[in-house]
Amino acid sequence: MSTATLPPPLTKKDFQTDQEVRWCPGCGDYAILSAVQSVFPELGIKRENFVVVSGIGCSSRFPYYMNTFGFHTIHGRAPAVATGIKAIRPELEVWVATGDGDALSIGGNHTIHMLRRNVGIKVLLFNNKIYGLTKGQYSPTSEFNKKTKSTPFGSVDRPFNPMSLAIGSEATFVARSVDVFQAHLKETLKHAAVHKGSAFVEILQNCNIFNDGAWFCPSSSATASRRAISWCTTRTTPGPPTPSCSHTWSTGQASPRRSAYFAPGTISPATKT
Ligand SMILES: Cc1ncc(C[n+]2csc(CCOP(=O)(O)OP(=O)(O)O)c2C)c(N)n1
Ligand code: SF4
Ligand SMILES: [Mg+2]
Repeated sequence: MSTATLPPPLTKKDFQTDQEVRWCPGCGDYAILSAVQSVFPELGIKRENFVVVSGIGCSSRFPYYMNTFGFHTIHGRAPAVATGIKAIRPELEVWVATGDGDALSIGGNHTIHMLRRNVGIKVLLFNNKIYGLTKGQYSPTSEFNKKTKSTPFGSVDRPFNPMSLAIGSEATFVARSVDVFQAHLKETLKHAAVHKGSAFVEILQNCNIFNDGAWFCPSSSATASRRAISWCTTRTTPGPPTPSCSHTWSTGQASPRRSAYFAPGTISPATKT
């Protein structure tokens, strides 16, 4: 007779490390870390099958704080490393943690190709609309006329929408959530996890040191609605949502050709077509 017993179920604690967290007090990255550490044990995947890959940035310190395999790579190149891991070991759950600078500036080209190749990587884009680690330079998602150390007279570039880039790259699952919307964020992560293909999740994240309030309206209690996530993407200054805004992004949209659309609360696992 077999005496084998099942191992105890994984918990959030199993995914925490003893590393000193180096993020600033109040940074939105803590909330994202907490959500991921809560969701991973619920996925029914062995801890040793997770790999967290990052580039460079505050957000890219993520692998240090996840008790999984991990790789803190070089700036903008997490997609290349992650694609290599997933291609050679498809049974592994490969998650990329990246920032708006890491994924959309230096790593923009790699992000596009990672998404179109659709090998099954899950991407978490921490979008704080700033370069945090290097102490506050404007990024591709910073608003027009952004005054930073690198643009003292205001930036002349207009931001682009990471969702548009992902959809244009034929990503098969795209979604957006907010660091402080914990329930919504966890739900979104679960659906990204079960998606058969690569998943791109933009997370609106507050950098309270160099870009505090950049996402003021979606995260403020007065306007905390899912539609607020879409309203705020078109704004150039913090403030309550404007009823006249006709912007129609929702929290989850995908390529019409390879649809993985979901609306929070109505999600069913998406299929690759
Ligand atoms: C090749 C190279 N170029 C530039 C840098 C400097 N650098 C480090 S992190 C970073 C930007 C980080 O911004 P983001 O990806 O938005 O991450 P955050 O710190 O905001 O989480 C830059 C430009 C670098 N480390 N390597
Ligand atoms: S600089 Fe900004 S993004 Fe980086 S740890 Fe501090 S608050 Fe977070
Ligand atoms: Mg950033």
